[in-house]
Amino acid sequence: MLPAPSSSEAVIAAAANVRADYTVDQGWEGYSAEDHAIWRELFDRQAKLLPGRVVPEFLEGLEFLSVAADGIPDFNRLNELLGKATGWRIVAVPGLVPDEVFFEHLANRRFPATNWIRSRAQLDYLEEPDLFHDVFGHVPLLANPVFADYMQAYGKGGLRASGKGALQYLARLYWYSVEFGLIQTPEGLRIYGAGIVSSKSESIFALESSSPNRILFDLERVMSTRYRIDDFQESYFVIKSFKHLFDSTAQDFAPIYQRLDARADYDPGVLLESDDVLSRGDGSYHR
Ligand code: HBI
Ligand code: FE
Repeated sequence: MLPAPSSSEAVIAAAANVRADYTVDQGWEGYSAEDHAIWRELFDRQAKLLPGRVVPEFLEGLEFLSVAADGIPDFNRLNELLGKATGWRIVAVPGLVPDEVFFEHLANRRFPATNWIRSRAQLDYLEEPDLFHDVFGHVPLLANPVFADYMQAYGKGGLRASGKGALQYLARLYWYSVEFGLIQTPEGLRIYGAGIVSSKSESIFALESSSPNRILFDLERVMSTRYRIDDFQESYFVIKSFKHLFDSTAQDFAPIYQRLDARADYDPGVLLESDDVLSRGDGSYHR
């Protein structure tokens, strides 16, 4: 009996069979005991941290999809549940895919999830999304009907966006909502962005640090604000509800792109007169 291939060999083998839409088989049987142990460690760490910090709909999604600590979930099993809830399904990919491929999947309610998990050395930070970021961070909210509609609308918007400017504006919208968004709830500010939800240190920083600005979400403001990919955010944008987010994007973006093309972009940490500021950061972390 040959030893089970390590996950990197399995991924390389799977990546060899990348289909035209960049999807691969998840290769669930190929995960090593260490891969499952890393999932468990990351899951347990966030499961302790998130109650009281994450939006309730996230925990409801996690529960509904029975994404649990026991090990890396099998996408086929998740898809049976997710498909019934909102018609979304996960498709396995070997990593970041070109923008237009990404948009095409989202526009058809397919979420591209990386099929390899980080190594122990990358436990606290890795530059590109891995399986834990995608499946634990992004997938539970796809079981929420309004957020599921938003993600498909985002994909459709992406397919219509021709030219570099529009793609850049959409990337910022994705970054400050889907990846690093905060939301108001009757109990107070909560996290919903996958980049925060899947990060131990940022789950704390985003809500509790005095350093970042917290600004009420405004579509054009978000689209004109640059972001950092390698450190905590200097500003977080706060939506009132998922419906507020969905409604703000249910409009023709073309006139918005024209206005944005004529305006300057903003650095991540600035505050504008026109901002509805929930909390002004002291910038102590980034100084
Ligand atoms: N590909 N697999 C994957 N996952 C992403 O989150 C992703 C991507 N390609 C492009 C991308 N994100 C961003 O540029 C989006 O703003 C389009
Ligand atoms: Fe992501």
